[in-house]
Amino acid sequence: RTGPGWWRSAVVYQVYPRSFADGNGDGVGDLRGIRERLDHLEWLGVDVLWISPVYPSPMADNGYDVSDYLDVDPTYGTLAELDALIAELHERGMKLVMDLVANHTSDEHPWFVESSSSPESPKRDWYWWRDEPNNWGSFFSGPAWTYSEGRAAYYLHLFTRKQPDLNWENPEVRHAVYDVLRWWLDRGVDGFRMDVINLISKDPELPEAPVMPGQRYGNMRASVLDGPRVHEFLAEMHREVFDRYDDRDLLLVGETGETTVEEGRKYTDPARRELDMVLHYEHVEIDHGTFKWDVRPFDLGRLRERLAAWQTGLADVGWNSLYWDNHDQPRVVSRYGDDGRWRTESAKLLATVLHLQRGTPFVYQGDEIGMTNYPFASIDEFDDVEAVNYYHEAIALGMEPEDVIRSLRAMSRDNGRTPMQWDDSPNAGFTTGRPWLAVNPNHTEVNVAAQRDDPDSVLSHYRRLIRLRHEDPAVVDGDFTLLTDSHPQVFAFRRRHESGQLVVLANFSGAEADLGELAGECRGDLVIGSGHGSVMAPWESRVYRR
Ligand code: ISL
Repeated sequence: RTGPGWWRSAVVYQVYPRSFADGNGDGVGDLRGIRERLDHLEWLGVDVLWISPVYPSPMADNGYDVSDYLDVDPTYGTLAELDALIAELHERGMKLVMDLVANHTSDEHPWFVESSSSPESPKRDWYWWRDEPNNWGSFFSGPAWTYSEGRAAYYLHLFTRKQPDLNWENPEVRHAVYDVLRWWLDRGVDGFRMDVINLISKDPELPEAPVMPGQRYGNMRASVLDGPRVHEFLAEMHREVFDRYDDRDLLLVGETGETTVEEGRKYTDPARRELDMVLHYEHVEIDHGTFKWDVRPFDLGRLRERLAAWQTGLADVGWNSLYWDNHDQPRVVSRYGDDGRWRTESAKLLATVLHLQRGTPFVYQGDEIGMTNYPFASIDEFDDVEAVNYYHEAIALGMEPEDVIRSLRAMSRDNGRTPMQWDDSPNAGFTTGRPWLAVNPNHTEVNVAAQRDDPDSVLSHYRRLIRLRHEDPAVVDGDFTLLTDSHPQVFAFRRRHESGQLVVLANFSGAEADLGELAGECRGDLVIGSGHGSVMAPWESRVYRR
């Protein structure tokens, strides 16, 4: 896959290094572990590997708090091992995308240490300092401001207090980030997944924010999401960095939580030269109420409507990314599928529906075997700072512990962070040591080894879908039409292309589904699935080509 737009026919695989494979037996995944598992990725057929941060970090947020952008944390290995990973991937025809976490640094990064040392520091304006905090709350509970003794002032942190926000208004900050990007590109990496990149431009007034009922702090979203200068900053980054690497096939992906279709078009319009694609959140918030801990039942109509809006919204300009899971999401089979009786069927259905839309699919480690949420029962089992902070805040606000645990069990990010399940051995083949986060007890059944040679497994299904994208131009370039916006159980769409068309039918329920008027679509070669007729079995999915 080379040349302009090469990523349209590619599939990205995300590795969360802590939880993928442990090469040295200390219970934490590492670069050696990733290198030992490259055969799996090559067999699966993925084109790009994106690894979550492996930079030196105090690990307040598992590496999304970077204290040195130009090195590797000893937990994960060395720079030499990263160089080896890049070389090995390139030998296999795969690319490496790094995580760029540049909305904030760690409070232990030398930039922040210097900025907080005194009001006269040459880096005094590298972060957001105020004598008095405003009322903003952080995304991870508590206030978005923390007092610094050295500066005798408060600094802004949209995430934990150990993640101070960089001040992108300051051109020195922007150019320091561009230097980091060039440094990695010169080392051979093939692109970046840019963490919360739509938060980098704040309303410089930092106005007070509305406080929602039952909340303690103001909701700052309107002042920080897709802010006034975000597109200007990204275009500048492109000019200053990526334009100089025009001879390389790079991939630029922005993580843009809570962004809209209209903004998504701007970020990904090739003429604007900002990003290739963005990871938006609209389809992974279907089961959220006013906030994510307010868990609602899955609603097919809402999912269908949101996905179709992105498909049609980015049809003429821009490009979609397609994902269900990542290290911030509970497992999709447990959310939108059925992780009990119909685990295999619903995992396959979810894969089919995702991979056959127009866009670049992102497979998160474990998706390919249908990994599920973890049966968390007590607060002691959680590791994630977001979950732990929320628990304490909710209890302080008077909520019942059982209710809080119920929300966490459904929505905690730790669900997506339990170790990768390679085989049925005691630690699932993840580590010979004691795993940093518990292995899901269902690894005895749900694992790579058990599925590898089974043509009906979830794993074989993913491999088939990836191959289909590589071989069938309708998967890459066909246009998208939703075939029903009202069927209570079925998600159906068509991908039309000059080479022919694909029709995808998926029964999102544990009951049989009568296709009704859609039965007329059951024509052509069945390229995915095995069913037939006008009634679909529970969680059945089919793809016809004609
Ligand atoms: O509520 C949110 C914003 O709408 C959060 O979900 C937030 O956008 C999300 O957590 C962003 O995730 C990324 O940045 C975080 C890090 O903890 C996540 O792991 C990362 O993927 C801070 O760097």
